[in-house]
Amino acid sequence: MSGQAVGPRLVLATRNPGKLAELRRILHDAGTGVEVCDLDQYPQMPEVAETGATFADNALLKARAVAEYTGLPAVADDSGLCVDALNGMPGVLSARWSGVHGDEEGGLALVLAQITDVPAGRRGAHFACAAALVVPGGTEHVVEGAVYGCLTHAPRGENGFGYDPIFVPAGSELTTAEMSAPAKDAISHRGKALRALVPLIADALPGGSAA
Ligand code: ITT
Repeated sequence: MSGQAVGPRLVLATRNPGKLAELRRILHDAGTGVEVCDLDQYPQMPEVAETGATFADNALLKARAVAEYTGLPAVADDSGLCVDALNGMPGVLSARWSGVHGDEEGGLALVLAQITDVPAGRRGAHFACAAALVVPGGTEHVVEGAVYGCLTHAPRGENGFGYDPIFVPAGSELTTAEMSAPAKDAISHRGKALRALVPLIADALPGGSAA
């Protein structure tokens, strides 16, 4: 066959650059065979209010809104840090824990301050992610992933984003901000959820293939 085959298109429904980089990377590494675009191409698209009570509710809200606005199949993730000593908070409120949506440094500093006196044995936490696929006029799927570990007393590492500098996955001595991108993707909540979504993407978008 001559010329470049044009695969099916999928829009990644996030405005968080750290998440976008991971979503692109994980889908690429999983070999979906779909062409991926993002919301930079839709600057007029209004913000979607994250009013859901669960990660799955919010992921579906975002994916539905973006699929409707763009007319393209959309993948959205909703994710966050759940801290045992804070009864699972910040959870779905992770992105605006400081009071300002997207203030990642403020949210991290506040979580650390809130658990200052919590001793090492009780600093358990996990990252959770729900990833949704919505095809306009077609199917909807939501899958989930989690990674368990504990929180440090001070930030360490420059990679990743958000709460990565204070999260040490079980079995590791490094924070996820000290890990390479492939090492984080292999164990992360987002990596697990997105890899579970890949066969569903391949089914829903004829021409895409899961390697
Ligand atoms: P979109 O809704 O546009 O995707 P957002 O940042 O609002 O972007 P969420 O509502 O899902 O996304 O909030 C996720 C927050 O949880 C994110 O801002 C981080 O603070 C935190 N978070 C999620 N995954 C993380 C990860 O892998 N590493 C560090 N922090 C993470």
